Amino acid sequence: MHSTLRRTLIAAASAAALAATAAAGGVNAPAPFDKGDVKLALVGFISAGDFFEAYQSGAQAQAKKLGVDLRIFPGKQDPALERDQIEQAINLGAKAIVIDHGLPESLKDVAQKALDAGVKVVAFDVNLDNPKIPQVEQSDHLLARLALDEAIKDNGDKFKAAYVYVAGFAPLDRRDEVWTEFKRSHPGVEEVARFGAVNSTTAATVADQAKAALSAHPEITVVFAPYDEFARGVKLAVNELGLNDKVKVYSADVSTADIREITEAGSPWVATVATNPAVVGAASIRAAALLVAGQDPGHSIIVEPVLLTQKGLRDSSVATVEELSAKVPAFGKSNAATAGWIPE
Ligand code: SR1
Repeated sequence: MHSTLRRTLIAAASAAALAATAAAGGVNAPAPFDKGDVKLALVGFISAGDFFEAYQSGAQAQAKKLGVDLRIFPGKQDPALERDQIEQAINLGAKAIVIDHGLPESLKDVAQKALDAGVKVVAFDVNLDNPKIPQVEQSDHLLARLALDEAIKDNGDKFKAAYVYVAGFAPLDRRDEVWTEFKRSHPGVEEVARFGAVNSTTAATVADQAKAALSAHPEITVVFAPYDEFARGVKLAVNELGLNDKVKVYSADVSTADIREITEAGSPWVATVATNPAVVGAASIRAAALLVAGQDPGHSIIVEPVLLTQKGLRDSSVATVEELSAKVPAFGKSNAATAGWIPE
């Protein structure tokens, strides 16, 4: 072969190899990401709601940038289905499984089964009590503290409150620890009603419960509802009962639809504390990729939330999560579980 032609072919082959490497996980990606053909799985428990949709789309976007095939299994709030889907992910040949929420007791053994089969496991907001399983979370203690500090700022330290809670979900349990401590350190704050539900129509169920509680306790002026589906339900009830001038709602989470609900005229939803769920989804996939590459993402992977007030959102005319990400860098990006070879 003519030497110029051979040099041209070699150069073309190297360029193609480089491009393939970049497509499969960035420059200098370690094995197995250097070859492509890596499968990961994301097994959820809660399929309904903005938070989980955005979390999954962030995970999918990060997987795409890594050049990996991410299979998403929706758990549909069914513990048996979630277990079954973890088994399916193992059988599918996933190199790592991200387990997103769920009931620990129904997951611990099947997560161990994955580890025994050589599959890496990352947990988001479910405590699987296993030193081999890194835990992704949103700093729920800080999240609850920021929301409750805001409630004190707006209402003073003497008020009657309703609290929305369902035990057994790691993030809600952590937020509950702060609420319990908050009531102890603020004796003027009295919890006069407690309710909650997590199902496929959480906001609607909570709306009915909130309507009953607010009607039975007209003295309630503050509702601590630390999950956006809870806050939506309470807001519906407040609107229906015409209590908008009397009751204020403090929550967790944010979505574009939530921003609309918070900023609309007369909304009782005055503050929320939130991460960008897409950023948390991306961090979960990066953690899984690091484990697959034999690198250590750390045991605790934390994405910090930010306080978003109704006033702040209205004043800045922020209308979408994308605009919020652009305006508040701490919301739009996280350094959790990053590496030079992982494209962001
Ligand atoms: C039922 S648990 C709901 C929470 O999970 C995520 O951590 C979100 O922040 C949401 O509030």
